[in-house]
Amino acid sequence: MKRILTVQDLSCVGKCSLTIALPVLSAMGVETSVMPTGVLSTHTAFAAPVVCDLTDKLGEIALHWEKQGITFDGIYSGYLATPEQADVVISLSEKFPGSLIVDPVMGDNGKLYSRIHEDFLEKMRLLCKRADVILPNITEACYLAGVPYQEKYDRSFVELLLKKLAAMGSKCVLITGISFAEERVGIMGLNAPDGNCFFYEREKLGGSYHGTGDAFASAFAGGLIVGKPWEKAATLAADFAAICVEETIKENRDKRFGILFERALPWLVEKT
Ligand code: PXL
Repeated sequence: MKRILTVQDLSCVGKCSLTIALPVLSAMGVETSVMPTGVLSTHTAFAAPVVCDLTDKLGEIALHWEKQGITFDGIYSGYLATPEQADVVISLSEKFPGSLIVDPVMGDNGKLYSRIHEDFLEKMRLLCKRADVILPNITEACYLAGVPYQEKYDRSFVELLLKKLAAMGSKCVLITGISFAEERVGIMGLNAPDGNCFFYEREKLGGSYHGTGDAFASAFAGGLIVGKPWEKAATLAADFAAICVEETIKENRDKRFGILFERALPWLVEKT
């Protein structure tokens, strides 16, 4: 069984990050080890969460694993509680070789999340430079590439973002939440070593739901680690995220509690 290490927060209420990554990766038959970047009473779309930042403990945790001879087949990082944690993930990738998948969780809909400030950007760029795959949404891609965000864009705008991000060092860049037409949404990727480009889109199901990016990234990381080619892992993850949203729309709930990914797990088990 493959073993992945995922580095992201544990938000106690409001499904995101670890509370999505753990069940999704387990459903895909991947043994999942965790490094919680922080414990939050809720994710940051709720007002004023209590935040326990674990930055000071992460080095010690890694050292313990090293002493125990623990290894991982890959590392998947998500939401970081402080910019310094980008250095921690870089150091983890040096200590524990394997694929490094980075979801540079920083914002959405043209804006940075409430605890993410400009100082995150430079650190996140350094981390992305080391990654085998990065999974920014279109907002994060613009911030990382230093290109002003725009609501409407065409294929050449996304191709420019992909090229800029690949030139910054990431081997494979996969941008999510791309919408060339109001009723469509998709993903577009560039694999720098062979120059292969990839685009996949589906019908847009309406609204944006908290945790969809985490569901996509977790399923993508799982797919890659079990040996699927990146394009196949990306399509699987996009379909999974779409089913999660479909299930969520059926129930009219407070969006902050997150998507009903639980209902899509049987589908994922079957497809992996
Ligand atoms: O889903 C992304 C995410 C993860 N973790 C925390 C967040 C967010 C988005 O707001 O606040 C703590």
